[in-house]
Amino acid sequence: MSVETKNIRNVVLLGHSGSGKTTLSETMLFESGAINRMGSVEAGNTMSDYTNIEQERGNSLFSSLMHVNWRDCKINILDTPGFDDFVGEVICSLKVADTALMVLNSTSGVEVGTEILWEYVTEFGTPTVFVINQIDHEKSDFEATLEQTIARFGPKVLPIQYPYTQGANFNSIIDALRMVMYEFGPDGGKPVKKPIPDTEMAKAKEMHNALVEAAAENEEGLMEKYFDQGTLSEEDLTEGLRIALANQQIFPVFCCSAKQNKGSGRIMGFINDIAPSPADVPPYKLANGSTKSYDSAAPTSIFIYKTISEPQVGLVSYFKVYSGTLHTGDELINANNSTAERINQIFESKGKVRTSTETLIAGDLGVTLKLKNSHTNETLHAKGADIVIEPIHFPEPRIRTAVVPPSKSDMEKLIKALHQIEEEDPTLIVEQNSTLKQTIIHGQGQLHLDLIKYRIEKAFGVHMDFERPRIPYRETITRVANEVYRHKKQSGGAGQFGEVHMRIEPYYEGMPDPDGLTVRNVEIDDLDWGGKLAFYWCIVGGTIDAKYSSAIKKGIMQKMVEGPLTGSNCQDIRVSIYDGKMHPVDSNDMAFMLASIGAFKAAFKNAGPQILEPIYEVDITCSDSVMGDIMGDLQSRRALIMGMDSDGHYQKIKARVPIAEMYQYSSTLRSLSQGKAKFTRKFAEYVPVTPDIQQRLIAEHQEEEED
Ligand SMILES: Nc1nc2c(ncn2[C@@H]2O[C@H](COP(=O)(O)OP(=O)(O)O)[C@@H](O)[C@H]2O)c(=O)[nH]1
Ligand SMILES: [Mg+2]
Repeated sequence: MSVETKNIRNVVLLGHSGSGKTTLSETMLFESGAINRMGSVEAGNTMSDYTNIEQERGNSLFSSLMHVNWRDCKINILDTPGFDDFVGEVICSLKVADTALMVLNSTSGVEVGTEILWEYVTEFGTPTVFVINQIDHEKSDFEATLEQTIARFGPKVLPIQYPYTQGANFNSIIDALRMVMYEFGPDGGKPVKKPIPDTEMAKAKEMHNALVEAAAENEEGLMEKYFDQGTLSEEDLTEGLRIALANQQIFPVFCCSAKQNKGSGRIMGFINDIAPSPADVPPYKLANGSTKSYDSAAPTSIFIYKTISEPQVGLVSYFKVYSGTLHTGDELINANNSTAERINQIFESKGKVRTSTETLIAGDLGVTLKLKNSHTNETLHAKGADIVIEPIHFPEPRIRTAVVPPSKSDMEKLIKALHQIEEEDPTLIVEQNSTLKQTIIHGQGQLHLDLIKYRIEKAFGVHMDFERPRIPYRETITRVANEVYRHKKQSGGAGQFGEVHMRIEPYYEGMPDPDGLTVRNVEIDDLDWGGKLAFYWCIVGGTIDAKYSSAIKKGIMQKMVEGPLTGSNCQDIRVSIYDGKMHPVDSNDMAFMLASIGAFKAAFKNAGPQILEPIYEVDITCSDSVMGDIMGDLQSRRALIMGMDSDGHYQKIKARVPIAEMYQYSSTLRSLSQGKAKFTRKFAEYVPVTPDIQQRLIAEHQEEEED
């Protein structure tokens, strides 16, 4: 079915794991008639959690796209996984959603997942509706959950509804916007409208007035009417709330039992009446910084927000139409790599089930198959529509591990499989590190990496073991040292001869010329791994021919790559070549390179060599109850606590931690906190290790060399 842009609603379901997002999406599909039997997470037969691994685990791991028709609207529903490990799936969905439903569990209130997701909602500026779910649960506490939500997210959080009764007797909801009570039968579904009981009238009226005021506040015209008439007509109220929601001036709160299908219809009604369509939201951003509005009359452009590969099908691309109307058979150009792509088929999606359609209009979400050379985060557009949608910015990885196949001969197969998953999953980074001599994968958490291992084994038939990743230490020096080194070899015919006089010093920006030397030439190189090598040629009187300077520098570079202490990369060193000797017959490039290596190694040892280790800035959000354990654990990881902040119910810890102490931190944190803590990390800087650690690292390296 083709609908107009103003009738499209793109809604993402967000919330802590287990709050009931997948169940709510199933209820919405059932209630709207999109499916005629309601599945459950327990039975593993929901429309959203359709992959084998999700059914096995009883949890969403991927985002999924579904849609329903509700009155005049097509509502696209994006269900997301609650685990922070799969935040990439959440961000993709947020990119294309125009409204978020933040699902809360009324038995546990605002949770860590809610906190983290709120940050993303704020960053994306997504209009947000809270849904307090599980009101039928015996431990349901709507009031406490609402109170926490207001305390945490501010006075713009405004209840539209509250349950008349909760727990086992839950069967009615008082709606302060419509000023009516909905009463459900035992099977939920369509409720009967009843008058609000007298005992609840004062409370309902007070809530209603707060909504009217919020609606009036954001529009001058409505404000005047409100002052004149003391109230607003239903139409004006709807209009005012629409504007307020779209501009994040209100965060309405609903309540429901997704499991018993009580309340989802009213939520869809609100989405239909008040949630913004793509035509109502602020213009979207383009890669070049300018903005544009959804316009179905403009030339066609689509943006791929997610790619997966399915057995027997190949690449499946999920996209949003940003302008124009997409028709089957359209020829589009990939703006990122100029590949021409033909859209052979267009589908609408209900989880696993895809139904083909002829057209999709600006603002709508859909699926296409078998694109030749187009990936997540790329724009395809019609000839002449030269626009590129601003790409999604994915979060930095939080954990790393080395991977190896049980048998070395499978390495190539493993790398190929990893790269294929990397293409689908922008939060996975695969790194073949030649200095560390390991293949390292970076991801969002242990669960994320475990899922990748599972997929590689199931889909590619390659096994993969995790191994402790080596640490990318660096080596540098702390003081000046001079060295004279002669490389001389006499064997039968031609010999080898080169003598190099070298000074090495710690390099820093703007340092004065080397004391007492005459500088003839300066080369300062940025090293691939960070830091610099400054190479000063200070030869007077031609004691070494300038033609040997590149061989000498090559020797130094070889030791910069593989440092003298532990074989780690070196950084920030100035090397000055100030004297030497040549032999008329036996001198050549090789001889000078070897002399240079010898001089550098010897000088390095006398120059106060220092190993540096990478330090990360770690931000932890956790609940009060687990704070002590987390702090204690951090102390055992050589962490420096930089700050602590209390944020309502949650504590935020800022620390600097050596990456060497972060191995498997994601699992440790999960078990320390029973899931009530999350963390992010970012590279901060390299700092010197203590002498005892330095000694240990050198000894370990020597042992390895001897092996
Ligand atoms: N009692 C009750 N349980 C619910 C409700 N909604 C979901 N659940 C249960 O809560 C668990 C997690 O639900 P799920 O939809 O997978 O949550 P998600 O992780 O947010 O997708 C499942 O066992 C559901 O059956 C509800 O409204 N009431
Ligand atoms: Mg789920």
